[in-house]
Amino acid sequence: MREAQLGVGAVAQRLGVAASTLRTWDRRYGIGPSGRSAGGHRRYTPADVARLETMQRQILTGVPPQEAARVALEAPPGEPPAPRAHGAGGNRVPLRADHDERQAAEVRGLARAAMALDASATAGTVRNALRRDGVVRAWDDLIAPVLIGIGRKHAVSGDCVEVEHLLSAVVLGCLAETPAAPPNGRPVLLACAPEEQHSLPVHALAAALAETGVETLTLGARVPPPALTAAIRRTGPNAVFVWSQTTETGDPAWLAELPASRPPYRLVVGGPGWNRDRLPPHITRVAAFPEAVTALASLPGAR
Ligand code: B12
Repeated sequence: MREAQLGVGAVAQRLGVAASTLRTWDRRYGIGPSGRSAGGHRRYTPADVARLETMQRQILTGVPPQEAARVALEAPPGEPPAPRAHGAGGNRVPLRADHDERQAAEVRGLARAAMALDASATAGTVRNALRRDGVVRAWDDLIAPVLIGIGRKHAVSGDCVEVEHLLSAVVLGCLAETPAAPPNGRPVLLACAPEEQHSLPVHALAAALAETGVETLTLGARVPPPALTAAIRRTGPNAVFVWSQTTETGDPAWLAELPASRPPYRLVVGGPGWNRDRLPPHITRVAAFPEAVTALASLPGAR
C-alpha cells in the first residue's frame, strides 16, 4: 500500500515553520523528503515528517540546527532521542507513565502553592522546572496549565486576582534569572499590543529564544505603536513578535503602519486576542508556544 505523502506546504503548516525553512533544512543539512512528485515537488512520507519533528524538538531544547539534523537522521525510526538535559539533575529520562504522573503532580503542587500565596514554594517549583526541563517544556507542561486553571477559577468566581498577580510576579522573576543569548546584531523584538497587560507569554518566549541562542529585546506590556516603531528603527530587528491576550487589544489595523526596514524583518503575532480575519496577509500567526519558538529561531540570521 502507498503511504500518504505530504507536500512542503502541508508539512510546514504542521510544524509551524515557513516552507522556505524546510527547503533550507533539506539543502543545508540533508534532512528532506525521501521522494519527489512526477513534477519534481518534494513529497514527505510519515517517516520524513517524524524525522523533521525530531529535529524541531531538538532545536527547541537549544541544539543548533546542524546538530539537531544529525541527531534526527541518526535516530532509529519511531524512537525519539533523549531530550537534552538542562542544568543540574536533568539527565534521567523518565518512563512516559512516570513522567505524566510527575507532571500532573507538579501542576497540582504549583497551583496549591500559588493559591496559598506561598511565594517561596511557588518560586521553588517554577525555578526547578525551568532548570530541569528548559523553558519550552516548563511553560507548556507546568506554568501555562496552572495560569489557565487559575484564569478559569477567576472567570467563574471573580476571585483569585491576587493569586494571578503573585504567580505572575514569581514567574517573571524566575524567567529573568534564565541566561540571555549573546548579541548577534539583529535581535528579535518582543512586545505586547497597545494596552495589553498580559506580558508573561512575551517574557517566556524571550527566555525560550535565549535558550536556543537567539538574541531578543523585550519591550513588555502595553507598547504604544510609536514606541515599537522607534525600536524597530533603532535596532533593525530580525523579527518582531506582538502578543494580544484579550480581544480588546486584538485589532491588528495598526500593524500595517509599522515601518519597513532593510534587511526586512518578519512580523509574527500570537495570542488568543487577535482578530484573525483582519490580520494582513504578510503577517505570520503562531498558535502554540513551541511553534512561536521554532518560527522565530529558524529564521535566517536568527543566531
Ligand atoms: C496572569 C493573568 C493576568 C495578570 C497578567 C500579568 C502579566 N504580567 O502578564 C494580571 C493579574 C495583571 C491580569 C490582569 C487582567 N486580566 Co488576566 N489573566 C491572567 C492569566 C491567568 C494568564 C495570562 C497568560 O499569561 N496567558 C497565556 C497562556 C498561559 O494562556 P492562553 O493564552 O489561554 O494559552 C493558550 C494559547 O494562547 C497557547 N499559548 C500558551 N502560551 C503561549 C505562548 C505563546 C508565545 C503562544 C504563541 C501561544 C501560547 O496555548 C494555550 C492553549 O490554547 C489569564 C488566564 C488565561 N487563560 O490566559 C487571565 C485572563 C487573560 N485575564 C483576564 C482578565 C479579564 C483580566 C483583567 C481585565 C481583569 C482581571 N482578571 O484581573 C485584567 C486587565 C488586563 C488588561 N487590561 O490587559 C481574562 C480575559 C478574558 C478575555 N477573554 O478577555 C482571563 C482569560 C482570565 C479569565 N478567564 O477571566 N491578568
